[in-house]
Amino acid sequence: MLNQWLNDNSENSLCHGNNQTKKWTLNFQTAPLDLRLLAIFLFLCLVQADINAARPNILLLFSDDHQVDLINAQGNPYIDTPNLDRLVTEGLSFNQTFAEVPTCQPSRASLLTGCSALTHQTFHPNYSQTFNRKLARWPQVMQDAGYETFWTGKWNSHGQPKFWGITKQSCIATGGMGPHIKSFTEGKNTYEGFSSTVFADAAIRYLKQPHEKPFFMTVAFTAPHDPRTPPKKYRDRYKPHQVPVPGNFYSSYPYDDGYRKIRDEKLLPYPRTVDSVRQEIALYYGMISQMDEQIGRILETLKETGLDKNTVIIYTSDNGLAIGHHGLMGKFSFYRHSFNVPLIMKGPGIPAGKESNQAVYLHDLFPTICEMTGIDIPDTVESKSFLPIIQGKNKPIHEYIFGALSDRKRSVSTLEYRLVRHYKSEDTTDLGPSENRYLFFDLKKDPLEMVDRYGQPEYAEIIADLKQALSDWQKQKKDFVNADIF
Ligand SMILES: [Ca+2]
Repeated sequence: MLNQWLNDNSENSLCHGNNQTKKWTLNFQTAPLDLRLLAIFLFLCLVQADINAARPNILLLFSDDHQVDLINAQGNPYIDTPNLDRLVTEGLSFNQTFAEVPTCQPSRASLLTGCSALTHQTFHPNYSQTFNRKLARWPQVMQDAGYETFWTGKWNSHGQPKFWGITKQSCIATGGMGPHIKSFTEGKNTYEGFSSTVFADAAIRYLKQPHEKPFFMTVAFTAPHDPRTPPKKYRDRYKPHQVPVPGNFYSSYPYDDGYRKIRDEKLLPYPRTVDSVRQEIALYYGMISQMDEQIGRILETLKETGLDKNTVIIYTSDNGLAIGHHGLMGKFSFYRHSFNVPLIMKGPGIPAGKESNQAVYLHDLFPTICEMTGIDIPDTVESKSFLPIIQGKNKPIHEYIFGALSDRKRSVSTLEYRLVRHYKSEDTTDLGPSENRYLFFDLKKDPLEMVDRYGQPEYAEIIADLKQALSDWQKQKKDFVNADIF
């Protein structure tokens, strides 16, 4: 019956010189409605299958508190990171990637919404009450476009994974931090062990499943966040006297910035000492190397399954960290060690062995991956796609990089200069006192940010420009702290 409405176009065969292959077309004008609808349905299925086949999988390897520059191939000879090194060698590294709000939960909200913290309104400590639920959510956007969405590891975001559009999950660790020995019971199975290993196992189980759709999967490690308790092999790997003391080590932080009593800062007593800082750094390196080994297992599985040919791999972190840098032990600051994060991308269409010094935000990843996969960027997304950089255009994406930390700090940076504004907080009982002041750093002359040059006459014009840019940004975002310049 079907042939009744199909035309034999064998004279137009695609196989020229071999008329054995016939090309069939449907006569739409004469075919019954049912058949026409079936044809449309089949056509749409084919189009979707074609889109899915063309779209790359996305594997987001997302660590917790990995300080920038702590990857061997990126210039730190003291740490062993062979698998991250391979990503560096085979991928594109972004050396100027900023977490607008350098602390765990708010930074994750920025990544998953593509918005400034002043828009998603997630700030430490009352984030769940204030989160703006109207914003587009990255996994949901991917799911709506035909991706299967998977998450394992740290879950430190408003609500449950399902709210964000995550359809498959395994070994979800809720909360900000906790012991690294984990145990998850799912059905008849119990998965136990060191955090990074358990999450890598979950990722590997997922990768080995059949995939009918392209996937967007996140492996959210809880490493190298404290408690710094790597397994013995990695605890013994680095000796404290062999790891370097930060070039900007201070025994205490010289300013009241409103974060002196936050939990991170209590991990070591004041004054910080070289010995105690070295012990912490040795353990921190151990945490990173153990995680690197697990990343290697995931990458190996990707290769074994052949999925590596059509998967974009991203390695990054939610924020950086200080361990004795500037006398600090946490990440609530806008110095490079805390404000910047590692970012490496590898996969189809991404140049190998290259690095970019253009400034990008961590939360630019959302629109970048949308554009890379042909998905419309939702209207609520504020960040910008840096796909042009991936495609080799060496032009700035952002004129200024801004930063915000609750009601206590704001910052504006270029690649040459940084201006930080401290606010006197009304509530200083829990996190320590704070005061109104500006700090200014010349990042070219002083990459370790050890000399506050605020008020030096030769920088007056630059400082005025940065103050104005910061104030304009705050007003545009309807910042809840005073945006007027002083
Ligand atoms: Ca973190």
